[in-house]
Amino acid sequence: MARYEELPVPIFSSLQPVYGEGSQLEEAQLRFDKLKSKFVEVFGHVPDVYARSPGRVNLIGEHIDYEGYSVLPMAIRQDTIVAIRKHDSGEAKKLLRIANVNDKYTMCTYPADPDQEIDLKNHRWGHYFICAYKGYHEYAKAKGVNVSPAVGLDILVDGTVPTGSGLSSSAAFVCSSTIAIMAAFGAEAPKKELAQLTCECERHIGTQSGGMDQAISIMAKSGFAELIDFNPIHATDVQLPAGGTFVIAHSLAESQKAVTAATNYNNRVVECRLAAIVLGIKLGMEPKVAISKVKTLSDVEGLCVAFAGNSGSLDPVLAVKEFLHEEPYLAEDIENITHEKLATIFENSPSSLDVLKAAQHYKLYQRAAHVYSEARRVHAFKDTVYSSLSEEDKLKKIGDLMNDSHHSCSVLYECSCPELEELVNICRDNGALGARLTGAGWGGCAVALVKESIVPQFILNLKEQFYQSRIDKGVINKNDLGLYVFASKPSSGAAIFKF
Ligand code: NG1
Ligand code: MG
Repeated sequence: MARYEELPVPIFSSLQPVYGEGSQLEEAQLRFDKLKSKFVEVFGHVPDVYARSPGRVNLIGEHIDYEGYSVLPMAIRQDTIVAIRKHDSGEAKKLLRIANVNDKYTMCTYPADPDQEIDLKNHRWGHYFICAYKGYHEYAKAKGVNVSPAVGLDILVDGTVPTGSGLSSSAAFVCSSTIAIMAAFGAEAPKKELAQLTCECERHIGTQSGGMDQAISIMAKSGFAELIDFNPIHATDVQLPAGGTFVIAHSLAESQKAVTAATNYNNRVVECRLAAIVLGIKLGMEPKVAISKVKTLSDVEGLCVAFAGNSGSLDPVLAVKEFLHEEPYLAEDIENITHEKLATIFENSPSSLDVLKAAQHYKLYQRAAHVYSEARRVHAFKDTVYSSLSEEDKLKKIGDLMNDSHHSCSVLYECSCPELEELVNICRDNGALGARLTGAGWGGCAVALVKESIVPQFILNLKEQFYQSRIDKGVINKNDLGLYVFASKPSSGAAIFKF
């Protein structure tokens, strides 16, 4: 039998394989019924097919996927469903009409043109669908598949992943859109290839993302977290220790990554690249060679480890300590080492040039120390799960690793914010074995590992100690609390429904 990740996204004729039994199934049934009647109301006919892809919570391995290092996320129950129908006649064949069940998102219309430019300066929610649309056509072209351009699409979106929360609402949207488009065009691909394709799709929004979110959204399996490796993408099932539950809690600070990329997300990608080039040069590479060959910190890990090995240790952080300084680097400090202008190094990447314009300095030491140490923690997490420790000791050790990860994100990578710090501390004060920010940070959610037996009390305490004051101030509505703090089990990956 083919390996799971070599298989295409499954097509189901009922909701049960994804949504299980009982109240969850009933809820899903209601959701699909509503989606269908709204589709008819908006477009005057029923959809051809539905695609769903989940959000995710990253348990450990933050800001290292784009540096080539493995990460350990799990899919959550919240997802995005895209209902779609093709048009090949009338005026509608020239259009992509993208509507949403949530009135907050008004209908977006785009030309049915895969070569259109996405107007990144004016962000619209429908842009994420266009990312998928463009990405799929590029993929089809590379494969030599002819996709008729004279086809319009009607699309209706229903998302339950909170936006700007670090739970990958964007990847859930891009993945479900890509799969829906492919299903509408009668195309399919192995999951592994889809994970790669959808990652490239999302980069059209202007963030230099790694591939974690799309990979887990496509490849997740119910009941398991996944260790995701890159280059090539590969997922290994990780069975979490018994007796522990992951509780997700929103800090209520929203992080709009597509809007703040130049100072936050892409800034860190650029800093990591510069750290890698400087380390490469310090460890003996010709500057020109380092600039052309070194893309990520994982590219120079071998050199770092060889250096550190001389001290009897194999820790790349030792090379960071030896060859980079803690004081932030100015552009000219780096240019003196690389013998090249930063603007030339990044000349082919417009979003990196935006970073250079916005940056005052570059914290190479801190970013590299985070990435190398976080990569180690991911493997320590996985090794702990597979070790012969008791379940209780495993949970404790995993919790410690999560705490260390948060500390590194907060102090070295500086991607936390006051609300997340407050929330993480409250989680720990209330008995969490570990707690950390999850996703890109600068807002969004924290994830806490909590003993199953205390979960209900833990959630109550969070409501009292973190959310009540925000309810009193009118920041959130009491009835919506369940959207902001909830326990989560590993859910299943992308699926197509044809009824
Ligand atoms: P969020 O913020 O959840 O979208 C982002 C990136 C990931 C990863 C994490 C940080 C995208 C689509 N996702 O996640 O690839 O780098 O930040 O670990 O940009
Ligand atoms: Mg995202």
